[in-house]
Amino acid sequence: MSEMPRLAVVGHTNAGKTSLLRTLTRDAGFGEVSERPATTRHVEAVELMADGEAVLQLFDTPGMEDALGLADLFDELAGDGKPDGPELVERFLASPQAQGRFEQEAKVLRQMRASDAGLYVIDARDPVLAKFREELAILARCARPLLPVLNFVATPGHRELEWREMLARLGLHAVVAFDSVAPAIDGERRLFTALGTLIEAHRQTLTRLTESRAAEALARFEAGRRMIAELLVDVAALRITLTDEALARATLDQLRAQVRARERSLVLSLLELYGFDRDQGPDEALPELAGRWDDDLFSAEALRDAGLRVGTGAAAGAAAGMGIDLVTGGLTLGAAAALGAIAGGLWQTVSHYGERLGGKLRGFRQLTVDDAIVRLLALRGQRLLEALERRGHAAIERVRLPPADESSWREGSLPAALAEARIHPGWSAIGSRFEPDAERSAAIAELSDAVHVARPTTME
Ligand SMILES: Nc1nc2c(ncn2[C@@H]2O[C@H](COP(=O)(O)OP(=O)(O)OP(=O)(O)O)[C@@H](O)[C@H]2O)c(=O)[nH]1
Ligand SMILES: [Mg+2]
Repeated sequence: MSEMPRLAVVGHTNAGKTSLLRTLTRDAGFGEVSERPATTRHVEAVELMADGEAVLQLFDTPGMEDALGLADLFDELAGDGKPDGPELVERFLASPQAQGRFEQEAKVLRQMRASDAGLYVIDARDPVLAKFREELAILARCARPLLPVLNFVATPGHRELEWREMLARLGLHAVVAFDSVAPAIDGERRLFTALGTLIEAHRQTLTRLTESRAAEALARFEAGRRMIAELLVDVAALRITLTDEALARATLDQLRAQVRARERSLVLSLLELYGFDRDQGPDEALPELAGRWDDDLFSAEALRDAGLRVGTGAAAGAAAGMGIDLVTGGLTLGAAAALGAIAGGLWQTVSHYGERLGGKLRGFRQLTVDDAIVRLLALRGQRLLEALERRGHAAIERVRLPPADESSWREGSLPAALAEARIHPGWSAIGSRFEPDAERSAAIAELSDAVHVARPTTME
């Protein structure tokens, strides 16, 4: 079997080489990334795995800074003879300048010679200048296939078309667009496929790597949907019995706190699943979202912003976010009926129903979380999952949520599995009587299918 392919990641300083590696390795801690040039000073290797086995070696390299100067030196070193590319590169590497003025460039070319191919990272916002053409000409002398990777293509004002045209003029027709901060869902597949055409000997390995990473990505996505479904079951199934009038308000607060904590734990689990740090999460440090993810979960405003309807007259009750569900020997009053009354006086409402039911009410006074809150939790979970699906590990800013899309969660009836959860308090992992069973698992599986997040791929 041939050795694993080696790929040098090269390019102009600050083009985003280290960032690309962060995204490909899904490791936000790889190397050092900064806005200032010449950040990476040494070659650093990292491996990509397929089914637990290292199959591809990538090398981060320092940025090239003075291609024009190096081109002059190459002319000088070539002299009257006509050395071919690799000969000339060897001459350069043996020259004193390779230890001095062009030390960084020497590291790049040495790594190119020691690799099967190079990924030439381009900041597609840059104008197409002569220095880049020189860089490409010098790299071409290493006699290794080069795949240009257009970075920053998700940034407005990029010059992807100009770059493609220039690259084509140089004979570089296989080019991929891959934004390390906001990569397309199928970006990796396109990158490795293009690479496979350039290094035929390793095509199978690259296909295997692509397939295994795509399977991992899908499994991750499914796990994310399941996590959201589980939260919905936990919240829908949650109920607390009111035992004492004096404790009504405190009980309500307790229920809200439990739901908020449950949402927070979903956020952290999703961040972890996707390999992001908890401090990159969309919470307190994101001013415009602060509250959305915490205190305001139960505000009428959060519901309205998400496009969720709250019945007229029930707005105050929705602000409390709790339905009252009175259970008496199998009789359940829907949450909506009592919703509007919560803010006015929780206990009076309970008593009111108690009177109307006469002797039937036998002290079962239970609080549950309203449907609107369950819908809001579903919508927010979906938006976070979507944001994580689209986020590269090169991203430095905190997670930004995409706008809420039209979704079945906003209107229409809720999935049947949630109605089931409502009558199974034991299904709530945050309730006091957690008793998971096979039906709960089935309900979670069913709800996972209702978690909709588009994973659009680039047009082929
Ligand atoms: N918006 C956006 N920013 C990016 C992207 N890729 C890199 N950056 C930013 O560009 C800057 C340079 O990124 P690096 O990854 O350090 O670039 P480099 O090519 O490794 O730089 P040197 O090691 O200095 O040669 C950093 O501020 C990154 O956060 C991208 O795709 N989109
Ligand atoms: Mg770098």
